[in-house]
Amino acid sequence: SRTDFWTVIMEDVTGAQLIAEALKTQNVEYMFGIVGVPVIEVAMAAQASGIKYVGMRNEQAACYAASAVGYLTGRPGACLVVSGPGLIHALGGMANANMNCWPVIVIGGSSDQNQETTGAFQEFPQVEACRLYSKFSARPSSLDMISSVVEKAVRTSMYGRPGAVYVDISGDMVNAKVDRSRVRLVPCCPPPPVSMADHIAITEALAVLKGAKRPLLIIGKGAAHGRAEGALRELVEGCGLPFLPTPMGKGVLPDSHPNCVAAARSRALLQSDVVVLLGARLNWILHFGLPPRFDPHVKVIQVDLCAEEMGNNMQPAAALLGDVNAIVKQLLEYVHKDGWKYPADTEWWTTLKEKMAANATMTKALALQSTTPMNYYQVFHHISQLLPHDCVIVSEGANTMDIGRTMLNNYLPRHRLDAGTFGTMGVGLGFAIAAATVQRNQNTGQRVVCVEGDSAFGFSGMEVETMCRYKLPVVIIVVNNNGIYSGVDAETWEMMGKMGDLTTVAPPVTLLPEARYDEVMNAFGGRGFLVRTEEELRSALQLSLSDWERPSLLNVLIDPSSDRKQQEFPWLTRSNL
Ligand SMILES: Cc1ncc(C[n+]2csc(CCOP(=O)(O)OP(=O)(O)O)c2C)c(N)n1
Ligand SMILES: *[C@@H]1O[C@H](CO)[C@@H](O)[C@H](O)[C@H]1NC(C)=O
Ligand SMILES: [Mg+2]
Repeated sequence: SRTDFWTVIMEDVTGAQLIAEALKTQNVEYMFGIVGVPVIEVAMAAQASGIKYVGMRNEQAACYAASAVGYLTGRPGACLVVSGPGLIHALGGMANANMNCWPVIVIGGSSDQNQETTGAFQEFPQVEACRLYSKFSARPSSLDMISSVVEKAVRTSMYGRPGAVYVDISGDMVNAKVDRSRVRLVPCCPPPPVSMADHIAITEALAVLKGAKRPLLIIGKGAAHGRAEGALRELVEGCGLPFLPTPMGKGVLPDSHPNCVAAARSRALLQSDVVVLLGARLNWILHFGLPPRFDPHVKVIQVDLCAEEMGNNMQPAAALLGDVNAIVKQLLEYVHKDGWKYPADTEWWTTLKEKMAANATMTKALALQSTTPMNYYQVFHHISQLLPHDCVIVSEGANTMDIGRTMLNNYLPRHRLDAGTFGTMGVGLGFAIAAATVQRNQNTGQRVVCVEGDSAFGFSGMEVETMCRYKLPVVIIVVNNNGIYSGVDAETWEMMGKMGDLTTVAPPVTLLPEARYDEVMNAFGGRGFLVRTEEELRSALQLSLSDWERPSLLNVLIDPSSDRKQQEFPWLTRSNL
């Protein structure tokens, strides 16, 4: 009827609805956050728009989760926070996302505009505060700008080098209303445009590569984000090239691939004369591309989507600017033409294989020790035998993450999430919640396993409640050595207590011996296991992996002085110490 027609046309919408609808229009499917004044309405409007809302226990973890969604799905997750302290907590997640180059959009409520500068409740210069931790930080000037500011924010988070973006909405705008017909709606931004490298640069790069005596491909998480796995497999197998994944580049090609030389990492880096750097940066993780870890005369072919990255810490022999997947395909086009292949019977392959065999022997010896309490290698040996190949492995800690990375294989791209470029402890549970939420929505049938140091677990431990509340069947394995890097046993701890005030005598690395992290899981209805032996580890892990209804936590007590095996170069440890 005529009246119905007019009610539709004259429909009022609130700021909260406009934010939610704009996010949904931009294909933002997941929101993680904590509500309060003034954003409860935004969370409810998000749900009404069909966005999945996950209520978390700390904004830091919420922001970690939202950024992991960005990496896993290619579209940013949203993080919703209240003004002042809520937003401040999210900054850690924004910084981590920016360092990892993962897209995420943070939506922050802020105090009413007419109270600015008056000392309003939770008043804080939020747009300014976010600037240092994001690519884009803005507040829509009016309700009818929300749609275009959200579109710009989402687009900016994904285009070029991905990263964090921030959109501020003041409390008064959340509940203000506007006639829907007066609002201009901006449509969904398309996926990032794909650019290819200059042909001259491609020719130069191929000349360098074909002249290599000891070539090495380094596959970074940029290649994972760029979904270059198909093209890279063709390059590696077609040209017979050795490759080395960075920590989160693991799985772009399976760690079990015969051309993967991770077990000869130190030698591969040191002796290679031509490195093809694919979506990886020459930062601390790759020892800056410099001696003593690299040959001083190494030639680097740099493939990156960010022009400013070219030449960081060393000048590349060729700079291939653009989309890593498109550029690998460009390279393939040329090598297909002349059928170039790096020979399999070179000294380079012999020396790499020699090192790999030696490394495998050493690791195996450590893993097969059968002591109680267990050491790291025993624990990871059994875990690696039981984990399904398609599971998502989340990991953080120092020894736990470093040793776990070498012993737990990844077989699929974007299936490893860890402390990353920024080395952030506390990311694990948020990442696991994100992966499990996406997994459930996409119905992939894949497990999410979260391998945590006992210190690392503590940073976001209360997110166990979030996992239980949403029935996310995450398997958390706490590798518990009573401390940061190492700890002391219960007896020593007792003795220390008698020696004097623990604040003066307890080593700063120590945490409570045999802390019952498993009871944290029991407290919320999940399954906690206290594990001391190999048999207990195996049966608890098998039980946990068969339970799809609720999360589990294995509290694996290991020898508090179980340290890493000696390495030629203690890589990744200096930064941790
Ligand atoms: C946010 C943050 N705070 C502190 C650190 C310093 N740090 C590096 S590793 C680590 C924890 C290592 O202990 P744990 O997780 O128990 O692993 P372990 O080495 O004992 O296996 C800490 C606190 C950090 N990297 N990030
Ligand atoms: C031994 O192998 C692991 C991967 O399996 C690797 O991370 C480590 O760096 C290797 N050690 C050396 C000295 O190359
Ligand atoms: Mg520890």
